Amino acid sequence: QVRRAVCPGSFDPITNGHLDIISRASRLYDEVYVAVMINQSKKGLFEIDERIDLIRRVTAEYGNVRVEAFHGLLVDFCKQREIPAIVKGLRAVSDFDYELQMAQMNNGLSGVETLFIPTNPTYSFLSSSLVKEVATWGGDVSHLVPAEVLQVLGERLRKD
Ligand code: COD
Repeated sequence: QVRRAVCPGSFDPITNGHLDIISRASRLYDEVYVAVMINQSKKGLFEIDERIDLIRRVTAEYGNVRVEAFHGLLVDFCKQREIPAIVKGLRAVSDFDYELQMAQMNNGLSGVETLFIPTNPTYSFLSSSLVKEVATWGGDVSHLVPAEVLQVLGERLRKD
């Protein structure tokens, strides 16, 4: 029996905080799916294909990570791929309320379990939106995102 889990998110773009959770999950499970969930009401900085490409490049070294986009409910992504577990990072108590609601909703919908990994304290304040904001105004985010992301972030923000 192959043990599978999914790390879902928007990943606009992937940060070192996401990557920390994905790499830790990849040591616990045989196969880890990274699901880039498409939210049409939230236009991101990066296209879905760009986000996927970046995630693939920075997770290639783990060897057991698959990256896919999905439009729909996370529980349906899980059902279609026989994934029994969702792995999420918890940054602070402020994450907990909403994460608990989603975990309970997802479990009620399909029986899928959610497991939380406490964030590496180095990244407990880190989010994709803060990275974008700081980078927009020329702040240094080189310690917060992988080098591949830093490069495209710089190109993108210079263009706009
Ligand atoms: N340290 C550790 N973990 C982190 C960090 C950090 N610094 N930053 C983010 N994470 C982890 C968290 O677990 C977070 O949940 C995940 O990475 C993704 O983060 P984001 O910001 O890219 O993604 P979100 O919060 O926009 O993702 C929300 C989902 C897309 C997972 C959610 O909306 C969803 O499941 N949508 C699909 C539709 C659905 O099924 N809806 C019903 C839900 S009950």
